[in-house]
Amino acid sequence: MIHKILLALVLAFFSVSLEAEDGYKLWLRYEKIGDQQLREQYQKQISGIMIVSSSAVAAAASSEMQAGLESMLGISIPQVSKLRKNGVIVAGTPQSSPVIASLGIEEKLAGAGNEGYIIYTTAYKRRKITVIAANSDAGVLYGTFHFLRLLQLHRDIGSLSVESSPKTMIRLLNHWDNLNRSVERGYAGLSLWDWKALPDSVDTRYKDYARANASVGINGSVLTNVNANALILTPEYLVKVAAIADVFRPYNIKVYLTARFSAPIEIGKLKTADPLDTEVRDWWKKKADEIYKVIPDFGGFLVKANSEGQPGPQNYGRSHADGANMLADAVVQHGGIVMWRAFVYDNNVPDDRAKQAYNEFVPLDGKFRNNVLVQVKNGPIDFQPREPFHPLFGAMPQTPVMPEFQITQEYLGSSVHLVFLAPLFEECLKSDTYAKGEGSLVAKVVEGTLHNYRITAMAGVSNIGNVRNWTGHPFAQANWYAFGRLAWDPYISSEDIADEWIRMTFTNESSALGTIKKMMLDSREIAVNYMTPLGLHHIMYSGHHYGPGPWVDRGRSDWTSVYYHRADAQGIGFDRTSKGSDAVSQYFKPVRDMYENLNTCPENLLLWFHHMPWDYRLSSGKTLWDEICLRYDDGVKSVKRLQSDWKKTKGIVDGERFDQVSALLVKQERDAAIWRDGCILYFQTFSRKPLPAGVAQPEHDLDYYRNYRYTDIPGISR
Ligand code: GCW
Repeated sequence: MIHKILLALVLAFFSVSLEAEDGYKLWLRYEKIGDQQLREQYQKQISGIMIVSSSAVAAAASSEMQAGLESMLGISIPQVSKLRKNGVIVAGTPQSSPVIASLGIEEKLAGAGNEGYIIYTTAYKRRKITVIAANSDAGVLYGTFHFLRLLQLHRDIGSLSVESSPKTMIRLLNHWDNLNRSVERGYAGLSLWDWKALPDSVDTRYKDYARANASVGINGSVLTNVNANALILTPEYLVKVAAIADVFRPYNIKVYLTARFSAPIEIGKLKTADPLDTEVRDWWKKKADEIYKVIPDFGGFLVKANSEGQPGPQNYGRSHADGANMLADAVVQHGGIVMWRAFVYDNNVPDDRAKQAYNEFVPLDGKFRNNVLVQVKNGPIDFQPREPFHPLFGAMPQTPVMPEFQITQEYLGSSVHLVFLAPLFEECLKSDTYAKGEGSLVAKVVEGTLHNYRITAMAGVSNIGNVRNWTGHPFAQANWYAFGRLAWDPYISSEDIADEWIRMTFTNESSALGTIKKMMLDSREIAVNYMTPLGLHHIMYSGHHYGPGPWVDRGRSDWTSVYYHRADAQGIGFDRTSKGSDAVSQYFKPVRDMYENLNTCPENLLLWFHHMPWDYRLSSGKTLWDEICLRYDDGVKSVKRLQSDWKKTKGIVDGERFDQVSALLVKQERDAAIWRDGCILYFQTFSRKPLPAGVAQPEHDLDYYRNYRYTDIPGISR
């Protein structure tokens, strides 16, 4: 009874949040503050907004501020031109705002750099005001979103003192979007970019996309797939790209495109794409000039070359540096950059694919132009549920290295599984490379402080499509959010990110908040357990990458699963120690020793680096075989726990999203069980050992799992 009364009270209190919501508004719901006392307090503290709309960016900040405040406070908040009352929010730069110019904060602002801001409470001519000051309108925009966030989080705004500036310069989404609107590894509908309708008709969503990105500090978007189509560089398409750039500009977002290396042949009618050929070099220069004519603030190119069949400089006996430098020369006079991907592997199967990027790129360090960055996936294979950090981090002191994270869940349950990726991103960023001794974190490489990089950047492969809620799974929105927050500051903790996101996206109610936060923070490890425990990797089904496929053994060997798990009668795992492929030697000491040595190799990467006997004893005292089975089983059981936890939020989370997540968790449990049972039965054909106590015998035989076809998973057609 008491329980019911309490629930009724909680429901009354949070009544506003219970309207059905389709997720379109993301974390920018600006929900009316349900706690009346707090709302009234904010109403007293905020009486008006003073933002001079001297540019499109400032105007965007001003309208966001007004709409956000009015929605949260439930009253109208006027734009004012004089400080007659307490409680005015004054936002601007010393150039745009005479009030800010008169505050004497030049020194403080110096630390804010180009895009940072300060927010503080002060008295101005006996009026209490809140100042949001920056050196640029972009900084004002970011400060505006920060201030709105404080209210969304129900924080005290009575005496603020905030300073924030981005730790990386370029914070980008990479869309793997094709011109026919299909999205490679996309699970949220079609591409947002409606090329047929553009440029005459510009979807209003583009603005909301830009707002969402700006709210977390993302300042660039690569619109097209790295498996590139040269047509995007033709005049017909460039005007369409320009129309998108026009929408993004007020939100401080630049557009970038992928450059197909063979474009000079395909659309330029040249005989070659050799990067040292004068005609080819001229062609790219002219192409760049043409692009900058229609998009004056075009960001530059992202290139996938000589990888998975894509053309590249090696087709002409040239190096990756030759290719990158040619494009860099074409865009440099316009201020453009080139992001050259290190995800390469050639047509010959290497002794260990994990070593290839390092082997190809380390010798090129120092050979790239100043406006080139090398874009490196977080781990050496390919966005697996768990990988060690990529050995290229720290290994290219003279070339800016930028990480590429995958926000779209290619190997992590597409948009069906609830997997919060901030812990995965954080694990990589906080890894110590030891490139310059202890404390040489990947994050320090990324922010450029370790090697004094001239440019710094971070990219995330987008999970966004045209479904109403943008990402398919309501919780997948959190991965977009987390990426942006970490690109701004790679040191923020996953827990803080989850806390913010839940409060803005679902609720500030503390018990639901705690429940959802725990679900999110546990979710990645849960997925690792039911997919690839103890350092297993690349054992998914070929093609769709959604379900298990440890039995995959056909085709190019380093695309098979057996290449990676190497299970045999003795044991399982890829020996990358000095006795095996010696991939460990690509890491700095003492990291390499840590991985090499069984006593120090983290157990969660054990089978990444070692081939171990089935009866090897782990720290739990269990044998490797038993531990593998128990982890798989624990993964599935944990999904059940996610389901029962989620039930506790009923009535606090709105019905529409509650039901959607509930239904997805049911599918996740089914598919986690398929992973567990398929993998256990398959590996059992090698170990020939019984399942440990507590792990139930799979419902079906191995053939059933080998032949299982999904009919209800987005982005999977077979
Ligand atoms: O992860 C693999 C994907 C490909 C992708 C490639 C890459 C865009 O399976 O779909 O291609 O990596 O990152 O280039």
